[in-house]
Amino acid sequence: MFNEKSFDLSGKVALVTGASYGIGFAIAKGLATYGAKIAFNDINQELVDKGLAAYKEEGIEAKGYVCDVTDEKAVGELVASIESDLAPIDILVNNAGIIKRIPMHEMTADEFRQVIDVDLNAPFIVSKAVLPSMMKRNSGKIINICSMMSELGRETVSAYAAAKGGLKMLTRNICSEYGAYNIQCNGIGPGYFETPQTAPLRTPEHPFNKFIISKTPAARWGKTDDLMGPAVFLASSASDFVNGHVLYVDGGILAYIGKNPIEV
Ligand code: NAP
Ligand code: GCO
Repeated sequence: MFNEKSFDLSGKVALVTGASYGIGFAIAKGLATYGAKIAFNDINQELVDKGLAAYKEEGIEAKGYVCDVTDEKAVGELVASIESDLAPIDILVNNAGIIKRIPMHEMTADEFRQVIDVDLNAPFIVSKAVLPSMMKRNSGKIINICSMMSELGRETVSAYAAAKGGLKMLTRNICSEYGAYNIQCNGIGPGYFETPQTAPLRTPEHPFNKFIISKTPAARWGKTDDLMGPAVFLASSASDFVNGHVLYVDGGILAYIGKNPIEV
């Protein structure tokens, strides 16, 4: 029954992977604003400490853990630690990700594998780790952070696009296989956002900066706060009948052919 509590996340435990900063941090902040208890991991203690300080500054008592999301044993231990420190995980946001911008004909198989490992294998590993408890409780939310590259390709990002395209289909398959357990699995597909990952593309002299502005009806790069509302929606009971969907938060890029070059 929809009411003012439908977006309330009080009493829910959320794990956001790779969330010391960037998009993951913003999403965790948004979930905390609506009452969720936050657990996050990152690749090393220095990053986790940086994240804990940042959450504290926002008045959020988060729990931070060092865990490489590609390591299945470590992920099992992470989930067990969160369950013992807080409670079973209600909301999983598969956010941790990397990108390697290398022309495909110059990319090594190992470089390709590294991107697939973090951006696609890891969401499988972490989702698999939280599913049994969600199935037992007949409730759960899994949110996979997809990308424009779940729909579009571009030069130098073959591995990333393959991973994010696969992540869109993994999202749909988790929906298909676990919807009967009242588990909703959706994606958020950010457009181009101001984070460390895109910093190399946003230098004043980089032509990509102007390109993205011309391709985005909103004529700006995304700010991570733009993702908080969509994340709260997909983490809350307000979206209990939304499943297998990728919600693009892109300022309209996917709908727009791009500004007429003569006018740019
Ligand atoms: P980011 O600034 O690079 O942050 C990614 C986070 O994930 C970092 O804290 C990173 O730690 C962590 N991480 C990487 N590999 C990990 C691993 N194996 N185990 C645990 N943590 C790991 O990226 P972002 O821009 O915030 O992006 C977050 C997510 O949104 C990614 O999945 C990205 O693909 C996606 N996305 C980003 C944009 C954008 O425009 N920025 C748009 C669409 C989608 P380190 O610092 O050690 O690498
Ligand atoms: C790139 C960018 C993109 C963004 C994002 C777009 O090199 O094209 O890094 O991949 O990170 O994924 O949605």
